[in-house]
Amino acid sequence: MPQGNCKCGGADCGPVGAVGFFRATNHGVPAALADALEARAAAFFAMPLADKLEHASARPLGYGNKSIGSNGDVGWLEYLLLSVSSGHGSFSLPPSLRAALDEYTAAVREVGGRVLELMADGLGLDRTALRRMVQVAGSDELVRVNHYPACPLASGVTGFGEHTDPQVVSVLRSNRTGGLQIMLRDGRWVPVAPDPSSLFINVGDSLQVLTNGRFRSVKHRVVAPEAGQHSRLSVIYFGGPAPSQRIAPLPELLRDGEQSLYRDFTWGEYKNAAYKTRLGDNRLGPFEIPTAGMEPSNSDHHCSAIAAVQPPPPPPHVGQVY
Ligand SMILES: O=C(O)CCC(=O)C(=O)O
Repeated sequence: MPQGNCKCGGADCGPVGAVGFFRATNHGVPAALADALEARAAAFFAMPLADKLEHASARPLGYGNKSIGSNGDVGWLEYLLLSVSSGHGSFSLPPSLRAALDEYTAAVREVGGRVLELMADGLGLDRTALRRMVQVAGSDELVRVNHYPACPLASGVTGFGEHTDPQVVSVLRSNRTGGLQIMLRDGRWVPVAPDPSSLFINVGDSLQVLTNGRFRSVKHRVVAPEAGQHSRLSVIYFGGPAPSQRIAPLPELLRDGEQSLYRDFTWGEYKNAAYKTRLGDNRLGPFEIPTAGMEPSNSDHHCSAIAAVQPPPPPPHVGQVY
């Protein structure tokens, strides 16, 4: 686990500030829980499509295939998206999968909470300041299980298009199949080597705002496995606040004269706005307050210099997953 030694009063916030992404080892989630969930999830995704679609009734929660959100984003994957706080939603899941999900989610949620405590410590905040935003009654915590079968069509096919996570924090685990890539601040995409024994932590847009840009949300995407490779299976816990939670830079973090880079909003407003955009859109853009000399966060201009010399990523190229 990170040791909480990130003193972000200064310019250097370490990997959290520079990249918005890091690996947690020795996190305490028993491998047996992740293995059990992986096996149950694999059995679920191996069911006939018609059976899986029976679990798709609670959109946007439930089973999804290829379509991500309702604005035309597609990827070579199928998934289950569930609400943690409302008992994983109203639809039924195979009981053994539900039990495995409940056990795994409880453990990984604890890791998310501890990471937020360490981050708060590092920022000089009250230790529980961030954790209690996402782990209170009514908070909007989600868990997502993604399955990316090998794609026989071509290599380099988009599994999950580039995006930042809108929540405060995300905790990701995958099986041994790679495909996840993150964007560095200079616009370069780098692959993340899969490591089922580690958890990967993403800073979300809301944490970027709460820290007034000291921590930056990380753009990431997934390239689907090629023909002959094993499927990729990932499980992500998203720590989101209650809909009425105000998202604004924490006053304790603002130095003398430091202005907020964002106009105030609630998590409910931001989530609604995010649902109306495409995955790769700069969702924080409309909430930024332009200031002289400010580097736009996560915006498309941010990497325009790099984009000029690199070919654009391949367009989504998907067919029926099953
Ligand atoms: O599958 C992965 O590794 C990442 C998926 C992801 O970014 C997401 O579900 O938001």
